[in-house]
Parts: sequence; C-alpha cells; structure tokens
Amino acid sequence: MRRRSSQHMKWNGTGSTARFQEIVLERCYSYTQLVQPALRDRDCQKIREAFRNAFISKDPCSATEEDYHPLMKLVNQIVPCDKTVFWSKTKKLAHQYTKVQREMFTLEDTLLGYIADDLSWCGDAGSHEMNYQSCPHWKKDCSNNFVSVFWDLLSKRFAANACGVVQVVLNGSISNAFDGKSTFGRVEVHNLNPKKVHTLQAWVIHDLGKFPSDSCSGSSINALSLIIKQRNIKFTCQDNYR
Ligand code: 2NF
Repeated sequence: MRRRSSQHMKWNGTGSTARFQEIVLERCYSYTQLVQPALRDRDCQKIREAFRNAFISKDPCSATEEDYHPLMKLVNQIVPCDKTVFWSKTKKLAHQYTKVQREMFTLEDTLLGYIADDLSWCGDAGSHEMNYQSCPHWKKDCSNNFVSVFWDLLSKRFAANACGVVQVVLNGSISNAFDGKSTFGRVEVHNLNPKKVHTLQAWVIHDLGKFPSDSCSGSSINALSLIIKQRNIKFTCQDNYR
C-alpha cells in the first residue's frame, strides 16, 4: 500500500480529474447533440476511447503529437472563416464574448476544446489505469506531458485552420498583454496561414478601475504587430475599456 501510493504521488501536478471518462463522454454528447448539432454524426464512444488510448499505459512525460493523431482524425472540425477567436490571459472574457456572439469560436467552443477544458489526465507506463493521485506539472516535471502536448497540438491545428479575419482578446491590465511564451505567442501566432488569414485583429481589454498596464501602443503589442506583419498578415489593434 505504501509503495503504491508513493509511486502514484511522484508528480507535482494535480492528478487526473475524477470521473474523467464519464465527463469526456457527457461533454461529447452535450456538444454534438445540443451545442453544435452539425457534428451529431461524431461517435462519442470512439472519441472517448481514442482519447484514453492516446495516453493510457504510457510514460506521462513522453507524450508526442502522434499519440493524439487518431483522436484528431476522428473529430476533424472546421471553423468557418472570420469566426476564430484566440485569447491569452483572458479566458473568461473571451468565453463571455463567444457566448453572446453565438457563431464565434474560441478553442473551447470546438468539440475537443469543449471536452478537455479544465480537465487533467495522465496514465502510467506500468498500468492500465489513470493516475488520479498526481500528474506531471508542465513547469516542475516535464513539458512533454500529455496535457501540454494536447493543448499545443489543438492550438496549432486551430490556428492553422483559421481563415479570413481572426481575433485575439488580450489583457491590458497585465504588463505584457502579448507574451511570446504563452500558447498564443509561442504556438498560435506562428501557425496562422498567411494564404488564408487576411487580418489579425487584437482587442486589448482593460479592467475599469485597474491601472492600464499595457495597450495597443505598448511594446508587447508592437512586438506582436511586427511578427504578424513579417508573416504578411495585416494587423489591427483596439484598446477596449470596460
Ligand atoms: O486550457 C485551455 N483551454 C487552453 C490551454 C492552452 C491553450 C487553451 N489554449 C489555447 C486557447 F485556445 C487560447 O487561444 O491557447 C490560447 C490560450 O493560451 P495562452 O497560454 O496564450 O493563455 P494563458 O492564459 O497564459 O494560458 C491558458 C491556460 O493554459 C495553461 C495556463 O496555465 C492557463 O491555465 N497553460 C499555458 N501553457 C501551458 C502548457 N505548456 C499550459 N498548461 C499546460 N502546459
């Protein structure tokens, strides 16, 4: 008993979410039947199984994109042009926005993002079970853990498939509204396809009452603007005070 629990507490991150399999299935059904009935032909049992097979019985610090390819192939969702919304340090706000603007999509408004949002998952090389005690922390243990690799791959595909005018909601109440080390700065920006994306439109949102720490004229947005323009994509920015 002691050996088992010490073995399972070997990581610094939170363990797999309780009822992970059930939650994946429930969310898949509610998305494909209620949220986006256009995807009603997707097989939720197969999706749950492909998700589990991606990481179960594997070393939780050796995740690769290939582990998730069968899952990605099963889902294969297209977001319409002009409807993509990226966010960075503005999750709640971006989701409020796409809730009002019903036809807009953050990553969490796509099936796999919806299924996995706020969940944690990992297995162990020597076991068929999930590890509910602990999972690798992306900073303290390893960056190639299954959760990070999943979000990086999903974010990469989401960006690569975007077209037309795309939006990003950034946080003007922190010092670097654009952070080159964030998923948006590290993955999404570099995977936009200049042949398909016409403009990146940034919204820098400031909390009323908080001192504005960054804005469209600040250096972090300027850095973003340079990267985007160098990639032959048009860049526009709006400061927004709420
Ligand atoms: O959990 C999600 N829904 C999620 C996670 C990572 C990336 C969504 N994304 C996608 C979204 F679609 C956004 O467009 O990337 C964009 C947001 O990511 P960001 O890194 O630019 O924004 P943050 O607010 O800094 O981070 C979002 C969440 O992801 C976690 C972070 O702790 C926060 O909870 N996160 C960031 N990088 C990693 C990583 N390498 C990470 N978690 C694990 N591994």
